[in-house]
Amino acid sequence: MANSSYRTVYAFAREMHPKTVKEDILYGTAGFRAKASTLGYVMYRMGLLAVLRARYKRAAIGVMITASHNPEPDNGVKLVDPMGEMLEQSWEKWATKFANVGDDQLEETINEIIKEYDIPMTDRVEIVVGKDTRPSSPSLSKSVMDGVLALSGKPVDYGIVTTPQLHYFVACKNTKRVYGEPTEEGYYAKLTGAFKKLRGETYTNGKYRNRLLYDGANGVGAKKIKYFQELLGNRLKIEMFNDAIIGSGKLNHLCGADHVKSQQKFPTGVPVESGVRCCSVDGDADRLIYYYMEENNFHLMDGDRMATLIASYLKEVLEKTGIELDLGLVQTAYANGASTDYIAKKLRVPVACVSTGVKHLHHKALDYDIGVYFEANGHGTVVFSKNAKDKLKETANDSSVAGERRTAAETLLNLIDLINETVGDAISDMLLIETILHAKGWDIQEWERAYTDLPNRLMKVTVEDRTVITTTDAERRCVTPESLQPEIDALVAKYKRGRSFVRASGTEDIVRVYAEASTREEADQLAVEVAKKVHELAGGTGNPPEI
Ligand code: NG1
Ligand code: ZN
Repeated sequence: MANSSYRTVYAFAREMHPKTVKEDILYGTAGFRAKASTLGYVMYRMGLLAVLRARYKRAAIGVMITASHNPEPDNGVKLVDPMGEMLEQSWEKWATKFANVGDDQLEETINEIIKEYDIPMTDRVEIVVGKDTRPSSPSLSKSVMDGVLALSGKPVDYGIVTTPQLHYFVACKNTKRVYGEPTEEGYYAKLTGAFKKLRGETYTNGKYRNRLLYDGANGVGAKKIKYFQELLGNRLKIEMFNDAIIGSGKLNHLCGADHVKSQQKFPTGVPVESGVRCCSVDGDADRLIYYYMEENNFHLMDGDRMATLIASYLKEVLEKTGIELDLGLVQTAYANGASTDYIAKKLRVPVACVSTGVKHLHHKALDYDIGVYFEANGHGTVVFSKNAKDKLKETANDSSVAGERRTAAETLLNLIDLINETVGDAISDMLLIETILHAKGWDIQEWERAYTDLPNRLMKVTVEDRTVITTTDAERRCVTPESLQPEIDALVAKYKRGRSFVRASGTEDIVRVYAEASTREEADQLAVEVAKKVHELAGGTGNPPEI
């Protein structure tokens, strides 16, 4: 079917979704993100690409419209692959190409991709479309659907949903519902069903109290938590804050997971109650952060803390099953050094470090039977191999196996149902953390006692061209400019427990500098010294960095 004519595609583009921006944009770790007003044509073209991808994979493909934790006037789009994973990396270049060609080159580009992958152009494929609560999302979603229709695909509109819900729907559709029912009700039933089985009828346990203050970031996470409040009742008393009406301009503003993590501050709108457990989700509810205040001190429980808590609990339950499975944890270089030490030395769980970006973490986690992964910023989940699931089911169903081992296997099977394996899911992660704290009888203070974070500092340096910075060893060492890494090594050597690395951001036009050391002052100082070196050796613009 190569070299067919897709004139309607061009006509539609020219009349309804003309390309209005000259500058090229790049499909990055989080898909495309920009000011919402510039994205109409990009959405239309992602609708086209989704149909091509779906025909190639002979499966439903997802399109999520969101700019996550960005401010309300921004928006974005990402494609979701058949098993609910992020778009395969080798297709990112096609997404970039589709977004940047002229309207009159669209037809040719479609023919090019059809030819390269030998895509059958007859299947009436489903494209699962979801959007966050941004005021720009409805019209952008319409543009996506126009693209889907232009190539005779079938758009399935899920309306306003969280990013992880959309990933879940795609996985359900493509596994013939083995993963669950591809409906919102199916999602709530799966998660709350597992939660109820795991927690039983005891609502509190030891130091654990079933009360949680929840910051919905004035986004979709606030809308969807209401179903959980209803379905869980007093089992978990979720007190929700930051649920402004759509279009208030308050989305992610001074609240939400990204604000709390990056500012290390309590969000606005949540009452400060000493020692009480609080959590924040981000604008599309795929990131989660826990925190509390005590004696006017702010305590943050980030992705590293969640990863260690989850891994330690899974290890404990796994040991009780008597089944041999390998459990591993995946982090990025941004993970606090104290967490890495704790995992490797205390928990004795193998830990891997990969490049920034969820797709790298997810991919590496699949190497284990049970792979836990989290970015420090609170995005993460757990993936289980088929081998793990089969062995657990076998043990749970084998009446000749001792009762305690069978119960432990059942617990793990319920935990699998509670977890959204497709992608980090703030609400599912929250239910998991609550379940573990409940099982252990811990309050948030007890959880924090596992290890003490090393003081750290993240800085941004603006340079002429950030691509001059290249790295290796999961971004932990800088390759170019050649003179930079020896300078970093020399600076790090001056500090007790010092560690620092630099890399070009994938989402902003800046170079990021990370530093940690044994004291706050030293971490700050090391960060500034390294940032100055970056400025000096990598073509810094503006003033040299200061504390
Ligand atoms: P960049 O801008 O490439 O550092 C940021 C976050 C990532 C990830 C992506 C995508 C940090 C240091 N980096 O990437 O963890 O979340 O955005 O959203 O937080
Ligand atoms: Zn997000």
